[in-house]
Amino acid sequence: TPIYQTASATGNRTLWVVFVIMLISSLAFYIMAFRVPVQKRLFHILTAFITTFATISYYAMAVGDGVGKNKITIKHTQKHFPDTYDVIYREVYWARYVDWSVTTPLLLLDLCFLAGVNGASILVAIVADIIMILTGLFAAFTVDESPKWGWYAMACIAYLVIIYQLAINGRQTAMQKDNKTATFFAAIGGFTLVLWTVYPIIWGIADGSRNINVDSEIIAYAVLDILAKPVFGFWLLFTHDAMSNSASID
Ligand code: RET
Repeated sequence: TPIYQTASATGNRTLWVVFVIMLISSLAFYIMAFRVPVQKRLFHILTAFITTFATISYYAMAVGDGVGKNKITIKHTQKHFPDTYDVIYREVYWARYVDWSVTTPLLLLDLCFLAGVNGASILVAIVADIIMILTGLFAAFTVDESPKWGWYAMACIAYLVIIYQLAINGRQTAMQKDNKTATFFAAIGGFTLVLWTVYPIIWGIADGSRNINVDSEIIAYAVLDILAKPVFGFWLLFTHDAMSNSASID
C-alpha cells in the first residue's frame, strides 16, 4: 500500500503567514529605497526584489498552484527474504525552486557588492548557485532513490563553490575595505553561511529520505526563509544606511 505525504491545515496556515510577512517586508524595503538617494539604492532594490519573489512564490504555494506530487519507490533488501518496496507519494513544492533560482543569486549579489568581489568571481558564484538550485529541483522529482542522491551530490558540490567564492574570496576583498565593512561582512556572511547550510539538511530529511512530514518541512523552511530574506534584509539595510551616513560604503 502506498504512503501519502501531504500538508494539513497547519502547513497551509504557515504558508499564508509567511506570505504576509514577505509582503509587508517588501513594502518596507521599497519605502526604505525611496528614502535614500538613487545612487545609494542598489542594496535596497536588490533586497526588495528578493522578498517580492518570495511573496509571489509563497502565494503560489498557499493557494496550491506551486505544488506537485512525486512518487518514489524505496527498496528494502533483507537477507533470506524477498525485497520489499515502499511507494511514497509526497507533495513537492516546486515553487520554492523557482523562488530560490532567482532570490539566492540576488542574495549573493548583496553580499558580493558589500565585499567588493570582482566580476569573474561574482559570475562563478551565481552560475554555481543556479546549478545548485536546478540540480536540487531534479533531485526533488526523481523517481528512483540513487539518481536522487546523485543530483543531491552535484548540488552540494555547487554549494561548496559558492562558499569558496564568498568565504575565501569575499572575505579577502572585504578585509581590504574599511574596518566597519570588513566586520559587518564577517557577521552577515557568517549568518548566511550557517543558515544556507541548514537548507540541504532539511531537504535531506524531508524531500530526500522523507523522514519528516510535509507540515514540518513547511515550518522548517518558513523559519529559514524569514531569517534568510526579511531578517537578513533589514539587518543589511539598517547597517548600510547607518554606515553610509558616516560615508564608509556606497
Ligand atoms: C538544496 C538541495 C540540494 C542540495 C543543496 C541545496 C541547497 C539549497 C540552499 C538554499 C538556500 C535558500 C535560501 C532561500 C532564501 O530564502 C537545493 C536544498 C545544497 C542553500 C537562502
